[in-house]
Parts: sequence; C-alpha cells; structure tokens
Amino acid sequence: MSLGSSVFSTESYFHTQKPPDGLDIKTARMGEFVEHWRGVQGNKVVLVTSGGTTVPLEANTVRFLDNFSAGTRGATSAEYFLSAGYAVIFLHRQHSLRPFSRHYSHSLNPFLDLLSESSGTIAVSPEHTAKLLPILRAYHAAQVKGTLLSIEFQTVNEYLWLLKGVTGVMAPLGRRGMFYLAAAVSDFFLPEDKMAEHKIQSGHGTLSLEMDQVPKVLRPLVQEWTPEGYIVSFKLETEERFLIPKARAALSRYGHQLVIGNDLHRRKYEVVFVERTDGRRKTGVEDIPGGAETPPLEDANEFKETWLRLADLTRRTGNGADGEVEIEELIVNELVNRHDRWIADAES
Ligand code: PAZ
Repeated sequence: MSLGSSVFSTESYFHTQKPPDGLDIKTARMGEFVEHWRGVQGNKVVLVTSGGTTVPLEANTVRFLDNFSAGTRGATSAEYFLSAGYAVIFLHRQHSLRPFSRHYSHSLNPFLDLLSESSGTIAVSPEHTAKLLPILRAYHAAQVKGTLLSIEFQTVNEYLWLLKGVTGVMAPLGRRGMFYLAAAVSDFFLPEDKMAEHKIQSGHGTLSLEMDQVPKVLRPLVQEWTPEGYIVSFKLETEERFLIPKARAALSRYGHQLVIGNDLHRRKYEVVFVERTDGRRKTGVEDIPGGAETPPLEDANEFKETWLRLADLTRRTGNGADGEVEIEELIVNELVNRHDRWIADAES
C-alpha cells in the first residue's frame, strides 16, 4: 500500500464529499438537546467523541480500514461528566463501549454471569449487587433527567459531518460548551471519486491504494465554528518522544486550550496535559499549508505539562491499587476546574 499526499481543505472536503444519510435528523436532535440545556441556568454541556472511525474501501462496503479504539476513554469520561452535572452529547462509533453498559461488556463481564435463577425467577446474584447498584442508579438518573444524548457514527465521513453539525448547534452555548475529542479519527480516507462502487475483486495480485489526507478540521472548529468553547483534543502516540512535541505543535497550530497526550500502551494509567502557560487560547493562528503536522518552532516556555498518573494517586492516598480508580475520573476533575475558570474569566 502506498500513501498519497493529496490535501483537501476543510472547505473543499465538505464541498465534494456527500453528507451521510440521517445527518439532518441527528443534528436536529443534538440541536434540541443543546437548546433545552442552554435554557437551564448555569448548565454546562460537553460533547464527548468516542471510538474509532472507519474508512470504507468500497461504496457497497465489504471492507474498510479502522482506527484503534474500544471507546473506553469516551464512555468512562461521559459517566464522570454526568456525575459532575454536565449534560453530555456522546458522539460515538456504532457498537463501541457506552456509558454505564460498558461495565458489563460481553467480552469482559457478560451480563448473564450476574444473574441467578430460582423457580423461574431471575435475580442479580448478591455478590454482584453492590457493584451494580450505583451504576444502575446513575444510569436511571441520567435517563430521568435527560442529561445524556447518544448519537452514532461509523465512517470518518459521518464523523466529520456530525462534528461540524454539532459544533454549529453548540456555538450558542459560548463558554458553557466543552468539546472533549477522544475519538480516534483516521488521518486518511478514500474520496468518493476514487472509491470502488462494488466489492474489489481478488485474484489480480496485490492491492494498491492511494489515500487522501483528511482535512484538519480542528482548525476551523477552534477558529470559526465555536470561537468561545473550551476545546480538548487528544494525541495518541506509540513512541513517547513524539507525545509532547506533537501536542505542543497541535496547540500552536490550532490555538485551542488543551491537548491530552497518551501512549497507546500506558493510556489507562497515565496521560499528560499540555497547555499554554497562561491557560488561554491563542488567537490569530496562521494556517500551515499542506496540512502536515510539522511542528512550528515554538518557545518551550509558552507551554506547561502536567502528568496525571494513577501510580502517584496510589502512593499519596493508597487508593487506586485495587484498580477501582479510573484515570478518566482524574482527567474529568481537572477539566471541570479548567472549564469553570474559562467561564469565570469571561465574567470577570
Ligand atoms: O477508546 P480507548 O480507551 O481504547 O482509547 C482512547 C484513545 C487512545 C483513542 C484516546 O485517548 C485518544 O488518544 N484519542 C485520539 C487519538 C488520535 O490521536 O487520533
């Protein structure tokens, strides 16, 4: 497989790639949700994106490329945002993990194993009740209050259109809107005019694919679609040496508030917050032609890094050793404080 270097601007992407079926309905649902919560005094709304995007190789899709992500980060974080009082739009990959039900995924903790039966009556076995009860209560509370809206995507094209749509409907929230972009989004895609209509037939030797680069929509998202929102992006690397330089480069390039860096293998135990020293957005960010992730020359003093590690928590408090503390709880606590400061800054 060879990778091409065509670059779509965000504008040309949305001009040439068709919106997915159901976009209007999904965007309208998100719009109604936001409008409702905008009317509730002091309420904050967070968009959590979660799971990996697919890149179909055929219009009648039999095969696709996928991005790694189980959706754990997004589903877990959504629960902590709900318990911190946020209304949550959970924009997630179809069939990836979801808030609350993630505790009983079919592979790790099949729900049938929780049940016992006696004379035709089914009950949750007593040894599972204590763990299930708070989860069930939080799930019911979110349902009763209507604080969780889940919307699905599958392909990278669906994701990009939905992200644009939801950002538009969240813009009126101003600083009360947070964007927590944890989905693992493909950097490459096959534009419609290069995609095979039907299943690619085998028997002709190797398959070569030339893919185009997905536009970096974070830039218009920050600069145009939601100039006031609190925006958190994630950076996943498999080599630690790239983590901080790439996170700084993203901040310089897009001008948003925070990048959370994580290493593929240690992502459940530690993450690094990379932000500007003054905690602010940078305005007047220049676009870097070519869409490449070339780090501009930046002054290291402009940035600060804060590591969150479960091991540090265990050392300090003795908690976390039993695997009960999740790193997303630490992440969300930090974010709520930063978001509140962002809101208060505008008021002072
Ligand atoms: O979903 P998960 O818990 O398995 O993984 C989470 C993650 C690593 C996909 C997320 O933390 C992340 O880094 N998302 C952005 C990935 C990227 O750089 O595109």
